[in-house]
Amino acid sequence: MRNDVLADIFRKSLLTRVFEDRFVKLAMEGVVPPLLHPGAGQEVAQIAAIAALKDDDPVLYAHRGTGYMIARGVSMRAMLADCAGRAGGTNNGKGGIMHVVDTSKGIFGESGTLGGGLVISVGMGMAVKKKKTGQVVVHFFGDGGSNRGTFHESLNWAAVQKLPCVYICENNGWAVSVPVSESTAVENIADRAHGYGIPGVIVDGADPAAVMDAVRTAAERARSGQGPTLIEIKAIRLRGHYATDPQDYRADAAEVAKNDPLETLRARVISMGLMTEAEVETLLTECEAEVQQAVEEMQASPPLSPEAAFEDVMV
Ligand SMILES: Cc1ncc(C[n+]2csc(CCOP(=O)(O)OP(=O)(O)O)c2C)c(N)n1
Repeated sequence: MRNDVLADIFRKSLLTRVFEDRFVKLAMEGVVPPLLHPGAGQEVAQIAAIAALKDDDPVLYAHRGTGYMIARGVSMRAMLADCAGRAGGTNNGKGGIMHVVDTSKGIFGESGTLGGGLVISVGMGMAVKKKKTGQVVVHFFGDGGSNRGTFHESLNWAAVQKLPCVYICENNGWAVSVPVSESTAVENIADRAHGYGIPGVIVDGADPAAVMDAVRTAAERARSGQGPTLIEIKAIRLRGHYATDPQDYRADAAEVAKNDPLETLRARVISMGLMTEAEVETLLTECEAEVQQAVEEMQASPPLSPEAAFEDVMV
């Protein structure tokens, strides 16, 4: 992996962490609803995965984290406006953080129904295959999502049709308060790939180079007409299911916090000489300033009028 790519993954991961931490504070203050599902612990893998794609490869995601959007350069002000019901959001201030859609950046959002995005990605895969656009459709989802019936239908059909799709399961060990060991009989989600006749690959979510390699290989396979791949990222969930979740059902939180992939990457970037400690601190200050500016711009944007409820309505 090139050093500049690694440094860029670190910068975007740090920005994502700062943005989400600020989001949680804004939620506590009542500025935005607490509907964020924090991606803390998963940002490095999310951003490394996006770095392995072409800029116009469509990305769909489940509900956890904003790393995909930050990686693609979606405006933080727009994401906040979507949550605060203000002008300038990607969904005109109506979608909330779970439904950020910026098609100009290839970000196609999520389905509020767990596992719903899987079938949408199959439809998109069929469309790009038919139109021969050369794109690869990438869908991120969780271990819980892989237990929905839509997972079976989607991977089977994508495999039969050799669709240009890449399925990335971020297995963080939890679905809300249910540990994966209580919901899933196989040891690895990737083992399920054999049932569909496609490759199943496991990668460490704290290793951005491994994530990039796996996604690049899967994307090349999809682009060359050989069909989908299922990638399982072994991830950790550092925070609660939602922004203000007290996680009182969880005994592993302190242990897991010792293995924060962002801290590992920070140490690596410094030990490789890509940045000094002081430069990392400066970067942190810059990220905080960037987020602060987005918050101020969001707060300066006008709130939606009640009449706006009647706009963007399909009849
Ligand atoms: C059909 C359906 N059932 C339940 C929910 C509520 N729900 C939202 S997220 C979630 C758990 C998801 O777990 P996982 O897929 O592992 O993703 P993670 O939250 O760990 O990132 C559930 C049960 C939903 N949105 N849709």
